[in-house]
Amino acid sequence: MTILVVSAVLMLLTGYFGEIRDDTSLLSMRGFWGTVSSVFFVIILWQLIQEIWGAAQRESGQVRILVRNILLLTVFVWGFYPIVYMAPFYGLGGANGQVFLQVGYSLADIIAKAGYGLMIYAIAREKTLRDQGEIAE
Ligand SMILES: *C/C=C(C)/C=C/C=C(C)/C=C/C1=C(C)CCCC1(C)C
Repeated sequence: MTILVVSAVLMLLTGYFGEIRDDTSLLSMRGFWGTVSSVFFVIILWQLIQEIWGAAQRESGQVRILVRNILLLTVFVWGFYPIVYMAPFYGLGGANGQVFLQVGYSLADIIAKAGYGLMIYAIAREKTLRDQGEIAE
């Protein structure tokens, strides 16, 4: 938890230093801070992959599949943020670039948060049904 919290704060803080820049080249301060931020991002992903995969192995049946799916959702949706961040590097600058960034981050937020909530609900429901003996282990 400590590794995750510290890394998340540093990922967002250093990413913010780059996000407030209008640079359009990877070889710029936006590129530099984005790269620093990505180092913490990789630490987070590595930690999450190990922990969630481990949790999936301790489960069985449908719950194991759901926990693996939530890991996939995390890796793919979180991976969307740095791709959106890089928009100015592939020519999406100015006003259009700003709109792209806002729409991109908002879509990722909706999937990451609402999607995640639904997945957690599905896992909790499955485990509860199993505990109540409604379905087999
Ligand atoms: C609900 C919000 C979530 C899940 C936000 C996740 C945000 C990221 C994974 C952001 C990552 C970034 C980088 C890896 C590099 C560039 C800067 C960021 C902050 C966009």
